[in-house]
Amino acid sequence: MAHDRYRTVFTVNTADDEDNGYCSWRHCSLREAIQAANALNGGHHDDDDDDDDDDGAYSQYRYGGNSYYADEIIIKFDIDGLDPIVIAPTSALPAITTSLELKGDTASIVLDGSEAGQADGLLLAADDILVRGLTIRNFAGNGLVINGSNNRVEDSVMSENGGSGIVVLDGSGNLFNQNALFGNAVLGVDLSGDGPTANDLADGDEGANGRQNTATLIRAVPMGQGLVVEGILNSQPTSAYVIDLYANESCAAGQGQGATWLGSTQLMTDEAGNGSFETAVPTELTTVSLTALVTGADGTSEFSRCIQSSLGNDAWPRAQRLGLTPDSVSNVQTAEISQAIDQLGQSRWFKFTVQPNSQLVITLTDLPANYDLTVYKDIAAEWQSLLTLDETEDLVSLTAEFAPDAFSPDAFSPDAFSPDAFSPDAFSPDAFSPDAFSPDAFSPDAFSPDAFSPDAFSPDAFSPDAFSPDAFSPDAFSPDAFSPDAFSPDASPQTPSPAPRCAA
Ligand SMILES: [Ca+2]
Ligand SMILES: [Ca+2]
Ligand SMILES: [Ca+2]
Repeated sequence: MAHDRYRTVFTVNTADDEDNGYCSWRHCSLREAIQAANALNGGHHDDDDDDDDDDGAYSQYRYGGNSYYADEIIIKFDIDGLDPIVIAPTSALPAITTSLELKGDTASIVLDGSEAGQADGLLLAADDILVRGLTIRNFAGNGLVINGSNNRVEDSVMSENGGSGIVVLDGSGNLFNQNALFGNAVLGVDLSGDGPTANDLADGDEGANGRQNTATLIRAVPMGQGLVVEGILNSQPTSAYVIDLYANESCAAGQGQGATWLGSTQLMTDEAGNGSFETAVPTELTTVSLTALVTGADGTSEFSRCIQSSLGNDAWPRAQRLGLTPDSVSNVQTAEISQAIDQLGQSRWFKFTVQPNSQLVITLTDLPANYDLTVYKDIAAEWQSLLTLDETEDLVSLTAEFAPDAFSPDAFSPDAFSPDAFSPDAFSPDAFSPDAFSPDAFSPDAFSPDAFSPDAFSPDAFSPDAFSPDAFSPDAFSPDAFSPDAFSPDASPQTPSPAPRCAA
């Protein structure tokens, strides 16, 4: 049966939590409005027009003695005198079991769970529900729980709840846009309600919101009136994703939450499911902890690991220059800088000028663990010497940052294995004497799990800068570089280790 679209609006007009079975202009609590909406759309059923067909959402409302139909249901708020309006349920609110719009954006509506006992804030147990402009806080459980698909939560706040801000138990296509999620005891967003969900390669896994992979933020560098943020995503191949960036005052270990939405950008993944982004977002904060949410066809992800905004001095070409301030009395020049190391394997680079015959004192403070400190007197010269490899001791300088390149496809080009390079002399019995391959040279320590830990091969260690075309020019791998001298028994096995560095 064709019919016009019928819209029903339930207006919550009291902040109390009473339920007398009616949602009327005299009294309608949020609890009553939800009950009324649920009763209105009791599901798809015969609308009694005697053609025995199913008219979809065209349904009957019996809550509170009234009887009418609706295709579109809206719950809104009109409560006098208070701002914000605080609604404090005294028990769990009923689950929302019908498609509707719950719109608090005409006033500051706060659902406060302080008196609700062991309850979640809102439970969306249907599809196509829109929640906009609500603050849900102080519930012992989660702020908002979703068991359905294609629901949207926008411009809302979930904070200080005993569980997570938003939990998706089941369903997909649930979208979270520009919410403020902070101070929740577990996670900002939890897909599957099982704590942090690990990324899987190409994101073929299924479940709540398709267990959408999170992004990996690489760096956030202050620039102008904001930050330039770089990151990468591995998710489903040749698919479009939106990355939303959020700022937090601080970030606990592990996954972050998202207190302030900063902006968004888009990317398209390649055939392998890889994509990257670099985008400028405005913020007045100079030191900020950033997180990201990823939204694709399966819905929105959990939050990414957070990173601190920083000077971007995570590779030596981007070393931060330190200006030394002289002390006229002590003849000592000082510089002080405070920077976070918040990712495994991360390094921070600084450069400064020292006078000949002076003494250099470097003090590291507030370190939660041990860090390596390396001082180069001239990093450019060090770099050049690595490129030419004309002295055997240069090989000793190889570290995790450089060693993998020695085994790049270029390094093993046909030229590298010309007859000259493998002259009979190079493979003489002396070169492969038992001493050269003694148990000491290949001891378990040299190849311990620590030496090849994921930290040693973090994205930072293999940033584009670290492996610029210059570094692997034909010169770098000339036959000279692989002469018999370079691979003499004297050259000892290398033990790579990531090292924060300091360049003088
Ligand atoms: Ca999870
Ligand atoms: Ca996944
Ligand atoms: Ca997936």
